Order: sequence, then structure tokens, then C-alpha cells
Amino acid sequence: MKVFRSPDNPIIKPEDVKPSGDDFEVIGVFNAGVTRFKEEVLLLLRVAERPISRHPDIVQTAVFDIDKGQLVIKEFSKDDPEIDFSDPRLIITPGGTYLTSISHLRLARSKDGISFEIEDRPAIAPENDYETFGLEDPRISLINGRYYINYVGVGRFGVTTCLASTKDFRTFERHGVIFCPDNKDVVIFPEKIEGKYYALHRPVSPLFGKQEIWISESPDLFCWGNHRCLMGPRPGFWDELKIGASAVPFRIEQGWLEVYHGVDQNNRYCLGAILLDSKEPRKVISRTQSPIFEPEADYEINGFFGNVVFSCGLLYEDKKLKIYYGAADTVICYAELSLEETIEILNL
Ligand code: MAN
Repeated sequence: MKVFRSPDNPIIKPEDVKPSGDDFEVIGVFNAGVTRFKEEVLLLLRVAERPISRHPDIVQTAVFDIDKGQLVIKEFSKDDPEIDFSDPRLIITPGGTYLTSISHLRLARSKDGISFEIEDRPAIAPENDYETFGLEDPRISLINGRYYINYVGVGRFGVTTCLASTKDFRTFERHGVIFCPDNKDVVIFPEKIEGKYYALHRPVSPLFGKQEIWISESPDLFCWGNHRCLMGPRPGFWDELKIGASAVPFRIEQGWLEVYHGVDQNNRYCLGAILLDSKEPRKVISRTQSPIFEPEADYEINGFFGNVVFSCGLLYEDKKLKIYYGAADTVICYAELSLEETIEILNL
């Protein structure tokens, strides 16, 4: 599979983004929702920040304090034997788990899809009990002229998926939690199919089951039911450990094309594709055997969490998949795949 990577990659880096407050630094800008709005490409960036370190032996992070209505700083000693820092994303303490950074969503606009102007202030930031550890991985679905944004809310209840919407990307209306904990990697199909809205999502069972892609339906985008498992990881494959939906599905002649992500035993994140039936998206018609896109460039292999290509959105234009993706949980990059080749490896 031929992948065209923009020679300007990474197109957005942490140093391009203004921190949301004094004494904070941006350590990652990645996993952006994407849409076209008027003449521009809009990205809703996930911006990960942490307090600027005051001592090398102390790990600091921030959480949103509901009562104070602001971020408060938490400190942990690197020497504390009871704390597990082995995953760079997590601080696991006997008293509970924290994230090493807190994310919010920020708008970026571009005329050419490559050079972006990034707003100075967050578009959507932690605000309630479901978001105290941050907002992550937005996806944007344009439905009947309104832009629906679903994002991961991380808080003391776990990992939920919340919904917001906007008409103008200036004001955002929140619609609350649409999938209970733990559930992420939600993508909402951009139109009703045979009278129903559909979403792919990824619930997690702590006891049984694997991290698999589920499909559900809704009359109104807010109440979701008729949940069923769509497909799971494949032992021995690049997507053996866990899978989740990535980009919002789009219609092609043969059905719905979905670009999803899969993870192997070494925590390497790649993208693959599936084709779902155009009238009954619960039917998987085809699934790529090998990844359509894998971490190979230096900025995909090395970073905050290396060996990751992770997409939350693409533009399907000119028979191309124009993919915006987070590389190594650090930067935003751009790549193009041809629809023709994608269809070929789906054996359609
Ligand atoms: C999680 C995702 C992303 C992130 C990857 C890799 O599963 O939700 O936030 O890019 O892990 O760390």
C-alpha cells in the first residue's frame, strides 16, 4: 500500500500551540477531529498539557477541580515505590490512577489543509465531573447541517464518551454522556441508514472479553441501544490486542468505509480498513489483512508514546483518503491513501 506523507510533517507540533495557562507546557498535540467548514479545513486538536516541572524527582500533573472551577496541580515523587510510572501516559497510585497530562480541545483552521492557524484558547475544556482528567480524541460528524462532536471524557467515573454540537465552531452545546464507562473510540455515521442513526464504539469489560468494536443504533443521536459486537482483535495479526474505530465512516459505492486502529502485543498502533454494508452496517463485508498505514517515519516511531499512528478523522475527497493523524501521541501529521488501492486490498 502506497502512503503519501506530507513533506511538511509534522504539520502541527506542541511548540506551535499556546498553553492554556501560565506555568503549563504543551507536551502533545495529536488525534484531531477533522471537517471542512466553509472554505477551510478545521481540526479540533487534542492538546495535552502538564505543569512545568519544578524538580526532576517530582512528577506533576493537573486535574480539573469542580469546586474551584479550575485546574489544580497534583505532585508525585518519582522515588515512591508504591507508584507505577511504567506507562508514560499513567500514574498508578494505591489511591487511584491519574493521567500524566490533561487534554482539552482546540480549533485550528487552514485554507490549504497543511498550514494551520491555531486558536489561543481552548474550544472545549474540562467543565464537569466526567471530564476532571481531560477531554480526548474528538470525532466530528456533519449531520443535517449541524456538526456533532463526540469526545472522550476522562474523570473519576472512568472513560466515557460525551457529545457536543455546533453550527459555527464558535459556540458549542453540550449534550452530556452518550456512552457509559469505559467506552471510547466512538464514531457516529453522518446520516440515518434505513431510518436509524448508527455509531461504532468500544466498551471495555474488566473481567471478560477483549477490546472490540461494537455497533449501536439511535433514533436521535442521544439514546443509543440495540448494542452488538461487530468485530474483535485477530490473534497473531497486527490488530491482535485491541481495536477501535478511528475515522468517521464515509460512503463509497460498495458500502461504508471505516478506517479503524489496531494494536499488537508490543503496543504498536496501526490503521486498517473495513467495509460495512451500505443498508445494514452491522454486516462486515471485508476487512484488510494487513495495515493500510503503519508507523514508519521517525516522528511516528519516536515521541511521547512511540510507534503510534492514530487517526480521529479524514477527508474523503478526489478519490483520496486525506488522513489527519496523531503520531507518537506528540504531533499531528497528514497522509494520503488512494481509494482505489484501499479497495483493492479489501478485495472488493
Ligand atoms: C489510546 C487512544 C489514544 C492514544 C493511544 C496511544 O488508546 O485513546 O488517546 O493515541 O491510546 O497512546
